[in-house]
Amino acid sequence: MPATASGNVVPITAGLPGLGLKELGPMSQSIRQESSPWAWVDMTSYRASSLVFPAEIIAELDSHNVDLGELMFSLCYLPTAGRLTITMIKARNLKAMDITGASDPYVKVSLMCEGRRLKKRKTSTMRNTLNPLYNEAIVFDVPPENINQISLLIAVMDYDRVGHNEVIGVCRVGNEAESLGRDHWNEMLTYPRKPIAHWHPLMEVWASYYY
Ligand SMILES: [Ca+2]
Repeated sequence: MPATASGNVVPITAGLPGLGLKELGPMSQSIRQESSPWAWVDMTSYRASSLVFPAEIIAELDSHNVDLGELMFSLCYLPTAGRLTITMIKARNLKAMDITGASDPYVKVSLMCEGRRLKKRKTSTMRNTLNPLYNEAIVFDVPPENINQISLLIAVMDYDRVGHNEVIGVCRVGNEAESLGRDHWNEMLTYPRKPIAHWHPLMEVWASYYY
């Protein structure tokens, strides 16, 4: 990546949840003083005190309102086996990325630990649809002693036969995720061995976040 491009990338990724926000210093300190350590991912408190946040973070949060579609998946954790299963069920009302008025969506799941990607898996690609059905399980080995350190970054992608595949939208689950992603994760941990499914709205993200 050219130096100028990476130079542009740094301030943006620094504002994304869980990827460097803690390094911003004064801002994260002001948030911690308000409430719990992870209160900064709460949308309500974010907006209420938005004056203290840099513009790129506000832009990222406002992107929640962009209608990119929704993704339904279940999470299931087997503590004794150390097995984390995310089952992609379906998506609806995805953003059209192709001139056909549809997209060719597949879902890429990254196992993240402290901002680094440890593994990635993807579903099959569904052609020419905005409402794909997957019902595909993706399994990661995560021992119980590590389950609190990891999160899943989930990207719905548009496959293109020519050129680069594009990100339609993303969501995240884990202790450090936004409110819904954190709630779903905690529900999974509270009810081990039981698949728990929820819809997640997709968020917009800069392509540099992913590559
Ligand atoms: Ca396409």
